Amino acid sequence: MAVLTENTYKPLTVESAINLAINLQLFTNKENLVCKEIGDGNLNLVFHIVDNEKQKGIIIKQALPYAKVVGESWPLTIHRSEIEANALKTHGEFVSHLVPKVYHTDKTLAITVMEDLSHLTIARTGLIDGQNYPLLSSHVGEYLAKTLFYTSDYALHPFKKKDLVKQFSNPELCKITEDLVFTDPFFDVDTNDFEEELKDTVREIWKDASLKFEVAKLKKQFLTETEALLHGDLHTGSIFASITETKVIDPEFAFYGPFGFDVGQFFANLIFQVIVRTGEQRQVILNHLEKTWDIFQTIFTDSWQKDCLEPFAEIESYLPYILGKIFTDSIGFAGCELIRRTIGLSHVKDLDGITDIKVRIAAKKTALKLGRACILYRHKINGMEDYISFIKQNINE
Ligand code: SR1
Ligand code: MG
Repeated sequence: MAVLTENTYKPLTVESAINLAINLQLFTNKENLVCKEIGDGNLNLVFHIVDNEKQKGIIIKQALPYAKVVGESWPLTIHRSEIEANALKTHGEFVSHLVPKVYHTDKTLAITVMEDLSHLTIARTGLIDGQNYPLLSSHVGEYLAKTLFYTSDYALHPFKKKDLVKQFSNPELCKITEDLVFTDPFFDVDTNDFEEELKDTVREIWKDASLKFEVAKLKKQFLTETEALLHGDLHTGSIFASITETKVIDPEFAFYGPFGFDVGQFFANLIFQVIVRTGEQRQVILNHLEKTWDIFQTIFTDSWQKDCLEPFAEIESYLPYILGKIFTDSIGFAGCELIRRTIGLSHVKDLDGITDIKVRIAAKKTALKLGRACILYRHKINGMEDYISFIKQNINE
């Protein structure tokens, strides 16, 4: 039972995770417990403990002091565990039904003990397997609208908002995004990872000064616009789903950033499915894109009308200006995500899982072309209907 008394950081094992759960009185009988390490992400250990008799489970997530995807040569703050737990709690104040419940946290061990969501599937995995999750976009649209609006200056006293900006200062994890999303894919650096067959296309990206100028502007927004408490890594691998439920997990990249970043990352990760699906199945995902934005706008507008503290909110053009900016920014951020997940360090299974090399390369070229177009022409896209036509045009040409 040393795990709770030593007061020093140590990676958990299956045994010590069970001891911890018993010490925390989350279970009574050690004999009935089965524990597995199920972490398949880039950064953390994740223990799933189940009491087979009582049919009850928990998750213990522990931050490792390095990025698992690269190894111990890439040290990474374990403070991200506290950021994640606090983000779950803060976002949970506004969307408790869309995030896991947090049972316990421990800064020293860098752990968060939370609700077992093993009855759900990671949305990326389900979507790749052909699931359609009819409520996914309404739920994520609601999550985005409420978490972004209610953590912004529009809903908070300026002192409270600035306290939160400080509390969620997350420089190391932001640096990963600054490098992996906004910088490295646009330069010839070692962290990039792509097939030989993409070399010419990638070289075109590296040489494209207009594209790089637009990416520089988007990166500047990410660095400087402290608008709302973001999830910070809202891809479909950070979402659990079923036909009826959606839970957004893993906000370890949370920080105060531009409204459009989370929206754009979610758009891009839906777009990977638009690229790999065809016919009616493709249309299902295009409908999800449309629905996400529709619900986001509706709930953001309702919240604004009900709870906005900003005296200028009464100026008629102000809200349409804010929503227009979020939309344009999110298309630009989506473009960066499409490119980085195709040629950067961290890929997505939607594309990498395509076994036929010709089909895979074609899908990746489409993602790069669409990503580039999103970044360059984001200001010319007028609303979701126009964006959907723009996507269709760029993937079919
Ligand atoms: C080293 S971390 C690589 C990627 O995994 C995370 O989920 C983020 O998307 C990050 O960019
Ligand atoms: Mg993650």
